[in-house]
Amino acid sequence: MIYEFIKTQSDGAIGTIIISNPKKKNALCRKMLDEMLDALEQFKAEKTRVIILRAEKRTKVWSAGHDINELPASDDPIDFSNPLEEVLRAIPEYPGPVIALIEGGVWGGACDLALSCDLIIGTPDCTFAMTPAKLGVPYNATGILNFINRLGLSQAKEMFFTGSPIDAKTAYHFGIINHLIETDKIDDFTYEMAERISNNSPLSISIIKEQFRILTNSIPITPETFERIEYLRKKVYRSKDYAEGIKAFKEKRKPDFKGE
Ligand code: YXS
Repeated sequence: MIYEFIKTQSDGAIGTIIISNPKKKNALCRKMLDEMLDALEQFKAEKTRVIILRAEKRTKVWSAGHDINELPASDDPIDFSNPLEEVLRAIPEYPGPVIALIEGGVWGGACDLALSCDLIIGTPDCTFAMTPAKLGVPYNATGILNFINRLGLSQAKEMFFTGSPIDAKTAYHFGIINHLIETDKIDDFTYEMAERISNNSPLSISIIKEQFRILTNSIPITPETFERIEYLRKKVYRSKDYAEGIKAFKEKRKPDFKGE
């Protein structure tokens, strides 16, 4: 398939999706995300057993996160129907492991994208920054639960509250990346692991992966709790802080948040 913002490769058992939006530092625009969903469907139809999600080799920015120009003013920036949220659901639902091969910086919603993958393998120059608080975005319960599950409470809170990039060693210490591999070795390492996985039973792996997904998402909440979360999130994305965060990015200046 020919796409505008991704490239795909396949050797039958192992598929690759390459993020490619160089003009915007691989920002996750709506079209790219729709293309990712289409590529996942294609791979599923071809019974591709393992998928590797990466950017172009030796990139400095794996992805700058959600395309900020596409974030709605004073409306929920990441609601259930948001194309990024659709991809964040499609990856854990893909009936085979998705491995994120990370070089360079990972920002905002792209961190959630990487963490929605089953395994993450990073180079020494990879960094991860979780940026909602830098933009005045409330984030959402599924995303926050994803970070709690992957990093644990304290480390997830540090990433959300500081919004600062963490380096590869810290990401390895936090458990974000499974392996920290030298840049010139990461391709062989990742595809060799994918090969080993693809030689196991795809049926067993798909059911084991689905059990992981069900069990890590099984956090019962009451209707009142759900409504309270949505009420609190709306206060944020209807706030002057959210408007200021987006405006400051577009004007290439530091935001001046007032907490209103
Ligand atoms: O000025 P031009 O037209 O050349 O465009 C610039 C940037 O505006 C553009 N660009 C983006 N456009 C849309 N959405 C983005 N996320 C985005 N990031 C960058 O790309 C062109 C080159 O960017 P520039 O000059 O800043 O490159 P750089 O090498 O100096 O810096 C690279 C970055 C990644 C450090 C810098 O671009 C950056 O800080 N980008 C924003 C990272 C970020 O805050 N991402 C969060 C997006 S919002 C999101 O993911 C969620 C909603 S949440 O916030 O809740 O996590």
